[in-house]
Amino acid sequence: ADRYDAPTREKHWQQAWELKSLFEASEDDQRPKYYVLEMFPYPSGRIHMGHVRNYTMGDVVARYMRARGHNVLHPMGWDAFGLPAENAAIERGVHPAKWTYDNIATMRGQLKSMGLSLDWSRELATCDVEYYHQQQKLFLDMLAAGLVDRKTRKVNWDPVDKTVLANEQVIDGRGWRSGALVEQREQPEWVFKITDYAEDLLDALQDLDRWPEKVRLMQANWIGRSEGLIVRFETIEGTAPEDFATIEVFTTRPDTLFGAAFLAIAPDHKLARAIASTDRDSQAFIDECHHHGTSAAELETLEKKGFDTGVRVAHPVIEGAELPVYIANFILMEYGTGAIFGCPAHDQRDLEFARAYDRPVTPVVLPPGEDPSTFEIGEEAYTGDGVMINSDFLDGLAMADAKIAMADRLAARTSDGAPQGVRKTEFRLRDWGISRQRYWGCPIPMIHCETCGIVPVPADDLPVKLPDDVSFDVPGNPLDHHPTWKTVACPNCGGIARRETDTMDTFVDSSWYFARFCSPRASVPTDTNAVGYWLPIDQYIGGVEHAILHLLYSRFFTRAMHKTGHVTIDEPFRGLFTQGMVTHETYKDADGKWLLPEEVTLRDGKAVQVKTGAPVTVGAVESMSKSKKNVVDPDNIIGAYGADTARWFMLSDTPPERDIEWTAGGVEGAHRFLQRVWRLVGEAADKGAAPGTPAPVESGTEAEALRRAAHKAVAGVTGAIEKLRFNTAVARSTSWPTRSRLRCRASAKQSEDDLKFAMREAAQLLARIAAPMVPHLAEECWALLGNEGLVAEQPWPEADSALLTEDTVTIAVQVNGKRRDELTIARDASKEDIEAAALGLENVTRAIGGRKIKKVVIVPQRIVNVVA
Ligand code: ANZ
Ligand code: ZN
Repeated sequence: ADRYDAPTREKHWQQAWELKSLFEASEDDQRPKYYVLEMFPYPSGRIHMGHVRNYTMGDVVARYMRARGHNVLHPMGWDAFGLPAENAAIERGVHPAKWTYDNIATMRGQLKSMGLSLDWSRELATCDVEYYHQQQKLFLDMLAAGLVDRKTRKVNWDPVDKTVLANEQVIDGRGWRSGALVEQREQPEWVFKITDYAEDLLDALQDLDRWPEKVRLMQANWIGRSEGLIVRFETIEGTAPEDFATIEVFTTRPDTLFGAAFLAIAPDHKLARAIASTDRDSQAFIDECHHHGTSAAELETLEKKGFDTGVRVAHPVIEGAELPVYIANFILMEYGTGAIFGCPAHDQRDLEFARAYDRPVTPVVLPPGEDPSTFEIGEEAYTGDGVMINSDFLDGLAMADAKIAMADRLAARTSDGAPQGVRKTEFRLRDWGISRQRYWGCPIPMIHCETCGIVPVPADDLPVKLPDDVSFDVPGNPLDHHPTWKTVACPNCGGIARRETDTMDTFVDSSWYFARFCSPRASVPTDTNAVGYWLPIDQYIGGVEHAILHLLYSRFFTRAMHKTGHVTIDEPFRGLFTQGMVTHETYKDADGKWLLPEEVTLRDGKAVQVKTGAPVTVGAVESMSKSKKNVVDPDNIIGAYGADTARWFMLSDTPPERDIEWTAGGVEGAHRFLQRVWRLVGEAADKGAAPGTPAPVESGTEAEALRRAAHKAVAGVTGAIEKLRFNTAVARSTSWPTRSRLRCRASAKQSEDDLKFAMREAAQLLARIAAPMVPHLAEECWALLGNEGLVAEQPWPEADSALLTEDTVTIAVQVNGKRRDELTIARDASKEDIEAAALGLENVTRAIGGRKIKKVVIVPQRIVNVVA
């Protein structure tokens, strides 16, 4: 055949691997272990190009490390609980389980067609009872260890869908599905006490030196450590309700205290509640505040509004000065003390508030180069560094020193026996609320009894299984309106009790699946030996969109599992790599409707619709998304060109952390290149030496040059894969096919055998170094070359270091001072050898044209001039 029929041959090789169970891993103390994992997919229906990119990268690492002699674990599973399954149930009447498992079947087939070196025997889905049963055990262990809490928290409530919404599901104050105005509700929920580990999760980031700096920074910001001060303000007698002799605020800027213009408390602050209980206007204001979402980002952009409570406090360091206390919509109850002092000159929110409520704006930090007598604050607060002004004993101090001086002063002063200022470290990180009022999730194994309170389900009664017979006809949580599921005997008193109907956030499922992969069928969450052997993960690969939540939750969960005796490590991911996205041009027709790439073609350099020839507007290159239709189905690509083409394209040209643009031309190019490799290897198989022929190659020959190119490719690819520079690996492995043109220019000097040997060796090496990237084609080439066994079973080749150092030089050859050709020859070649080689060149003979050679001038390593 003159074409490599990838789609057919790929199936053949996939079967060959499967037949030998090549990728099934088991613990083996004789070999170093290597655990490589890509973030497991959500079974949404079909795999997309983002998956192809992610899993190809992981597969290169897995296959490479296996060849390097490691015992590799490379598993795959499904992040299978979640809302879309319930939406499918609501919209199409399919049961979430059926929808999910059907999708898994489709996607498993698609992943298999990619030829990934996965251990499918370890496959798991988080919606398998077998999996969530173990998760319920972990929950109970965490409960016993004091890591679970029940807290009342403010949530976004959709009154139509009767469900809690995440902040991202609130769009312009309305539910994303129902469009109903969202209400804020207080609701008890189960939380994991991730804040117990805030400090540790932050500090340990320093040791994660194989993580992208960017991700560590994002996590650090998310955890958000703030060193500050709690300042106690005394209320002026007669202005505040009883029990409110002081108000505590948290500040990171005690240096600005002389610029304080007001106090503001959160609408849910207990002082606000106390006031509202007797004052209808304040209650109305608080109600109004509850119509916003609960996110900090939303509060940031809000028009700043307040309600003057009439309460007044004494300024702690300005004798006789009083400050008003407002309830304000931009103060969060969940941070610090839920109360602040506002310094309008140096905080933008405070400034906007002060302008609206006519409070003074007194600058206390002077920016460098400003004149204290003329400096004024306009539309923008000054948040930078500077020297203190208008601040009594702080005047003239640098900001940082002023912070310390004020903190010391307040710490030393007492009111009613307590210091007026206490240093405090705050974290932005909140405890992790895991309750979801949904059906398709892991049931929280708790029972509500009227007599005994809330009691855990006894471990022996696990699993708490999801009922199959559920209805999605009524809004709300199907578990809640199931006729019998909820009713259960109290494990404590035996009375009639009610099951917890909340299920766990799906982020819980993905916080330990990597540990479960070590012993996926164990009757305990983790098998000690297995996790001891495999964990931590050596290389984790996934999208940067998970840089914060998933990775942080997993880091916490690993600590929790450590505390409860399920693992012995704290950090689950030793190496992390975040790959870029896959992008594509966008297309629209004349009516502004999005078009699929396959509906568009180029005619005379213009984009037109395939069917009608109507013009198409080509839009921006954006990450592939169904909504803009700029998607290419991996199945179509694999069906037409084979998986190796898709893999090769995904790895080539673009650095792996950057976005890669998918183009039809690029795919064609990748395909043509792979066909060419196959043809060249075929030729090498025909014309090259038989397997096992030893042949020391003479130096200075074309054969040697070919050997050098091949060994350089080995070294280059090795180094590139080690550093996860996949695009470089691709570039380096292509050098041989380019170089192999040399075979046609076999010089007189080299023996036929040398060339044969070099050709074969180069082809062999190419098959081996290309195997991690294009494993099927590599097998095909390996077989073409007459080798036994599979390339997937071969060790990684070593480059011959003698061939890596450059010991040839290229020198120009002139005839009568005119450049006619060049010569590649050993660096230490004798003058006689150089002369002979130069005179043997065809171009040189022609230029001499039968004239008599008067003299040959040779400057070794530089130039040859033939004087005729
Ligand atoms: C006075 C002040 C003056 C402040 C100034 C800032 C600038 P980070 O760095 O994020 O920790 N704050 C405290 N608790 C708050 C709450 N519950 N809701 C909204 N804002 C709150 O931010 C700390 C600063 O955020 C604190 O320092 C406080 O305002 C405000 F020129 O105190 B500052
Ligand atoms: Zn009871």
